[in-house]
Amino acid sequence: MNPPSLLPILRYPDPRLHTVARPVQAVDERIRALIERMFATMYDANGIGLAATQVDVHERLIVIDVSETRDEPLVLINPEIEWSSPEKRKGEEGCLSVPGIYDGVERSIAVRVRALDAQGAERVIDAQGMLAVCIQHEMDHLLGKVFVEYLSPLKQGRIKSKLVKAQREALRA
Ligand code: K2U
Ligand code: ZN
Repeated sequence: MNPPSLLPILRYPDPRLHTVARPVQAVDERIRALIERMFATMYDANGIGLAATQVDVHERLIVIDVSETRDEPLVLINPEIEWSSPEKRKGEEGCLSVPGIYDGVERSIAVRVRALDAQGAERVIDAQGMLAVCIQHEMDHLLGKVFVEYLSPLKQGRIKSKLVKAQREALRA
């Protein structure tokens, strides 16, 4: 059996990253095949999360694996945050769509999420720590939001021009 083929990851400031994803209509074989390709893409990129928006699929689907051993896959279909803690903490974030950029973002330290799994079964997840941060980061992607938008306009401008320049050079190479 061939490994699932990788999907290209959209790079900031690609406007498609600002698309608002729509709910998954049916948890079927199409979705399960997409989930496999998203996991392959995330692991290949050394990510701990990936939202469908980042691979230019605008449906509410997230894959996550925050384990050190890279063997605890978590699928969130049509996720809804039921509760997020008022306590927040600023943490260093990166993004597979914003390569080489890391900066502080404030997030709730705990969230309760209701979502469907890859079999279409409803699950409720109480997350803390890095998992809570990752879920909030990925759910932003489904709303067309990239973590750099929490930074100052000055920083956003510098990041945009840095990445546009890097992409121009990559095309020339
Ligand atoms: O691009 C993505 O959505 C994957 C993100 C997920 C993430 C970002 C910040 C904090 C938690 C999760 C990352 O690029 S995965 C790479 C990474 C790994 C560990 C810590 C920070 C970033
Ligand atoms: Zn991201």
